[in-house]
Amino acid sequence: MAELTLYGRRTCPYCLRVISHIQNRGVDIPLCDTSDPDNRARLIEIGGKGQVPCLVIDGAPMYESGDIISWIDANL
Ligand SMILES: N[C@@H](CCC(=O)N[C@@H](CS)C(=O)NCC(=O)O)C(=O)O
Repeated sequence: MAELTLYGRRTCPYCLRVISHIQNRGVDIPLCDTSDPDNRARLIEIGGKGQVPCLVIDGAPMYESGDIISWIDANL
């Protein structure tokens, strides 16, 4: 099982789409809230930009909400 963290914030519609999909699928992926500047800085360290949502899969960033949803459907 891959180590997963979703970087995002609840004011972002793309994040809410991914969060809602995760809930509907009944999977458990921790949310790292980038409203906190420390978390946003960590995301930029990992992926080079602060765009959210970003699913970090075993340390590798995946940024696009559509790609994240497709990855969840294919892998979880
Ligand atoms: N095409 C992207 C759009 C994501 C997007 O525009 N996210 C906004 C927040 S709603 C963002 O991160 N903007 C840049 C930033 O805040 O640094 C997706 O579907 O995930």
